[in-house]
Amino acid sequence: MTYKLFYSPGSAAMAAHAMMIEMGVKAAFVLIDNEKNEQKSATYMKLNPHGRVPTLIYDDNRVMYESAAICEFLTERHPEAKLAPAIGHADRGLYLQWMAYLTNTVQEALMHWWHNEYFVDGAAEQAKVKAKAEERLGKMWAFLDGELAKSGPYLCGSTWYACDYFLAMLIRWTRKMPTPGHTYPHLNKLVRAAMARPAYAQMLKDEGIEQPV
Ligand SMILES: N[C@@H](CCC(=O)N[C@@H](CS)C(=O)NCC(=O)O)C(=O)O
Repeated sequence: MTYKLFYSPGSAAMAAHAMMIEMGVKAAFVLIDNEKNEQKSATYMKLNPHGRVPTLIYDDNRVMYESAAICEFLTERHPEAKLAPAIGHADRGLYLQWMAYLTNTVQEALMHWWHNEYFVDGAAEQAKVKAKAEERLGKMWAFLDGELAKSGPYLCGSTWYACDYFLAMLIRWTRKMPTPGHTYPHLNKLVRAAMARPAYAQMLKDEGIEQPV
């Protein structure tokens, strides 16, 4: 089985990228330079009509996008990596809950902070969207930190899963915020745990990025 993952440094591809390294799959990691707007090139838009990264090619010519879906798909194809609880496993409900919450709530709030121009026109209105996103994200980090304090150290307890990689990725996206996610003690431990995994450390190196802790 070989794969091609289209990524930009520090993008929503980070979690899948680290997982593919951890799984030891045969893969080509193809750089799409968002700074040069390559994600909107005609060639790339044929693969991903939304012009975003990541995109995964598998089985030679099958194409899929959406980072959380890619992570799920990889865990299904490579169960031996144990990056998701098996179907029917007691952790499975919680695992699915976190994957959905992280991608449809936390990631979406992060989009409002980074790309408020997608939501409203005008600098004053955009500043309001950004401020509201920051307020909402603060509540989410406090909530997640509390959950990890109660039943961590990882999202589903004592086993590290894809959702933890996903959370570590989203926390990196807060590095320019006044109160970044990694300043919460239990989220900090989770980021440190991610960075202690050789695959995550390798992904950061390969993407040429750092993650503050
Ligand atoms: N829901 C998508 C969002 C992907 C996304 O927002 N990708 C960003 C980088 S983190 C991107 O490619 N943005 C470029 C653009 O919107 O032009 C996913 O999770 O895969």
